[in-house]
Amino acid sequence: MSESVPKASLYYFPPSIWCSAVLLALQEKGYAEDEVDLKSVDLSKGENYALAFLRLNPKATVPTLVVPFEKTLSADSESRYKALTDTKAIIEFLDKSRSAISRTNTTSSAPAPALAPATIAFTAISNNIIELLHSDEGSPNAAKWYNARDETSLQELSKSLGPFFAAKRDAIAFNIAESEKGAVQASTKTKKFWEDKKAGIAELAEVFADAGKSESELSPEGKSKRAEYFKNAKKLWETDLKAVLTRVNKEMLGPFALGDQLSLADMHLAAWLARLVSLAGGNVSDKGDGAISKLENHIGNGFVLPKDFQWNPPQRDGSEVQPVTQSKLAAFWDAVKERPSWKKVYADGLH
Ligand SMILES: N[C@@H](CCC(=O)N[C@@H](CS)C(=O)NCC(=O)O)C(=O)O
Ligand SMILES: *[C@@H]1O[C@H](CO)[C@@H](O)[C@H](O)[C@H]1NC(C)=O
Ligand SMILES: *[C@@H]1O[C@H](CO)[C@@H](O)[C@H](O)[C@H]1NC(C)=O
Repeated sequence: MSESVPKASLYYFPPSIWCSAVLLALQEKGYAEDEVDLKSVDLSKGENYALAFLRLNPKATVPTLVVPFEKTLSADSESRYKALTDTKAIIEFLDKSRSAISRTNTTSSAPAPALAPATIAFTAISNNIIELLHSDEGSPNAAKWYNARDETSLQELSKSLGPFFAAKRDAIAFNIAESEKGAVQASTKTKKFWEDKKAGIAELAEVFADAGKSESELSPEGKSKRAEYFKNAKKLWETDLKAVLTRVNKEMLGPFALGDQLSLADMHLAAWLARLVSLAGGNVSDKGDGAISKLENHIGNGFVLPKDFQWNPPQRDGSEVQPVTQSKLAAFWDAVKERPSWKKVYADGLH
């Protein structure tokens, strides 16, 4: 590739769940390391709220893929580049940009697989699943923030999330202060965005900061914030995520979302499930049944997914093929964790 060809830049943060979905797609499609510029945006330092990043993506989220436009004569960079700010759009773009005539450049030089569903019916299932995984009810980020339903787990969770939320809140406050001093020029819209984000983040930051206090040591306000936190956590895990897991398990065909062949929805599902299993105390060594049973137990109240999928899982050791019956999500876990893309993205553990 010559130096003059403009490259796409992926703004990402390695522990971020939706960035992992994009990284899986880059691997599956066989993008070489030198084909996309990876640019780190440290969410734990609130770097996504800096003005320079907000100019690329006013929603302040990663992944963000900045792609050069080929068909333009304009010299101004605003119109020569386009930012894709949504995981679904980014993965679709990466899929289309590398056809079967493009060679993969990762683990083999086989043709790049097409991840887009081949039929209207498959597209509908795929979109349903992706929508469920990105819904508020299925939010893997909320799942992480609200992964405590009693005081002991809240104390434990606050050790990592307390500093994380405090740093984010302080980074936004710094941006607001800079703009008030006139050191940077932020629009009214951006200032409002900062204020709204800061308020939401500060709320959680306070709950985590107070996590070490016993109920009786809390101010009346602190008490009601903690109660609100537990109420949200309970609803998210015991009602919303439970419903999303049940629906995804029902909609998917197994072992992958659309059956035997890997597709777009699997990039989202693999990252989403890895996050939930990790929050439930699972790790990369867990097999499908074990990973899903940890997740079911974590949801609690006797929740189990139907074990109605029979298949022949991949055999690594050359042993005889034994058909197994399990939930589709357990079959998915067994199938996806064998892939080099998954092993690479989760080489340092689930996140
Ligand atoms: N709808 C967006 C959501 C992306 C998203 O939620 N990204 C998270 C990281 S996984 C983020 O950037 N959060 C900003 C923050 O935590 O400050 C997408 O699908 O790309
Ligand atoms: C991938 O591309 C690099 C050059 O960018 C080349 O050196 C390498 O051999 C390629 N690998 C495969 C597996 O095709
Ligand atoms: C994964 O968890 C199991 C317990 O469920 C533990 O025995 C094992 O050592 C863990 N493996 C890794 C790689 O952390």
